[in-house]
Amino acid sequence: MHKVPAGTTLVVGLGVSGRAIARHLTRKGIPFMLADTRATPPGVDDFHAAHPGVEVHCGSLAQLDLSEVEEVVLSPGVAPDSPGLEGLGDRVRIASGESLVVGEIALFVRDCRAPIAAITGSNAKSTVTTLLGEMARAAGWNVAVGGNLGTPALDLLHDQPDADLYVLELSSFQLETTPCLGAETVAFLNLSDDHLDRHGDMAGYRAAKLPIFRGARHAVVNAEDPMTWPETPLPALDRFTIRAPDADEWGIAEHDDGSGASAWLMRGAEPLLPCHALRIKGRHNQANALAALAMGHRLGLPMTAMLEVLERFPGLPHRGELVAEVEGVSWINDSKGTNVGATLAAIDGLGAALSGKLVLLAGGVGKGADFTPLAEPLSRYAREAILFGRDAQALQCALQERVATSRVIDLAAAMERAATIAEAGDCVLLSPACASLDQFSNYQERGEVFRRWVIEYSRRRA
Ligand code: UMA
Ligand code: ADP
Repeated sequence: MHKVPAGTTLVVGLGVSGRAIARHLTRKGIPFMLADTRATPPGVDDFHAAHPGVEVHCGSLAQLDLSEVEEVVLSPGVAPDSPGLEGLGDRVRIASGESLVVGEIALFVRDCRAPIAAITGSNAKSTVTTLLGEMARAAGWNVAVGGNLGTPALDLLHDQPDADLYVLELSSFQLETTPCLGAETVAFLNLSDDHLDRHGDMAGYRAAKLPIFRGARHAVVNAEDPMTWPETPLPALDRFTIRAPDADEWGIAEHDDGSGASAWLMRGAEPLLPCHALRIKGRHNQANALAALAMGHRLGLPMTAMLEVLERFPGLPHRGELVAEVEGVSWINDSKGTNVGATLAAIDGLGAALSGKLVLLAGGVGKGADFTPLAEPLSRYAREAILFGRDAQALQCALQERVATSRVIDLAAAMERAATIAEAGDCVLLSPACASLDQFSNYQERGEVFRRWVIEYSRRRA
């Protein structure tokens, strides 16, 4: 057993988050050591160079004696019930009442002096986080944007110490180790099957996300998804819906401004923007726009600045991104569709507007998800589902009774097949409903492979 010295903080995980935590503790002069459960994690040499004299433990956490540890700060990828951490989560420091085991965001909250806007949900976090950040920027605010999306929260504190507002995307992994976020406004966007390998079941997954409401002064929740509603009353609550809104909701309704009736984003009875003016497409993105508007409104951002952002924001790469149109077929990269909920949104959002049919490319690591909810919308819109990767068979079993399916070895083969079966008016949609890690290093790489292939293909056909 190796004893972590009394008064020393233990940082777990030598990744993006762990390195940000280490930089933060160094800046504050707090003594710490680092542990990573891998025998030889990459980046140890760089870490030693950046933090000379800081001890690094590689291997099981059970080899550490934590009886006198000051605090354990976990990276999001490390579960609080990992071997070696048993019982620690229940130990609290008398002075603060905080658990001995926390995550990066708990440290962020202790030192953050500006309002926090935080966004969680199974899908759309990055889109809403980016939108809200853009809205604040358009209003002239000095805004810092990060968290699960890109820049670690603790690096934001250091890089933008004078920010007027911190907009954070937070995952269930980050929230479950945050004792009190105390945000000015939060959004819980939606909840669908994901990360069950870590959280056990949907109840456990939801419970991991609920800490977003702790200490929040205002929340935005999904009127159609009770799983996003807080369990205890909050000082103020806004709800968004893709139906016609009640007086106190943000929603979508028919409105005629003199140029003919069409669907508009609404705040109660007040029309805000025609949906067709939104640059990001699909019903799911209209819901995302409403959530960002509700948060921005609470923060005091001017409506004109927010609506102007909605008219120009092109969306993030790999999320429903049109790569090219080739001979009347649109090729869309939704590689970030890594779970069933995201792929359902893409199918519903795109399918209804198509003159032709959808050709869905899906597969990869299914994370134990149930794929059957995809069958019904695909039976309405799809020409074929072309399946690849580790869980292709599970997908095929779930779909084949209602949809034409084919199985191929990888994404390249799936694209070859799509090119042969798609007809003018169709849309070839990469929205895998699965993680990419069986065949790619991440979803970005999968999306880039798709993009490169489509661009090359469009050149060949030009
Ligand atoms: N590690 C261990 N033991 C474990 C698990 C991990 O030692 O049991 C070590 C790994 O070996 C690795 C390090 O911890 O060296 C990695 O830590 P990590 O998995 O927590 O990942 P980071 O590199 O620190 O990145 C994390 C988030 N990753 C995860 O939540 C898995 C990043 O979100 C986030 O951008 C970053 O912190 C900054 O906040 C990525 C993600 O995939 C994008 N998030 C999931 C998602 O969006 O679905 C939640
Ligand atoms: P996250 O950060 O939560 O993963 P992103 O904004 O990166 O969210 O989008 C991830 C995936 O979810 C994309 O495939 C996108 O098309 C899909 N998506 C976007 N908005 C929604 C929504 N409101 N409901 C369900 N899926 C959505």
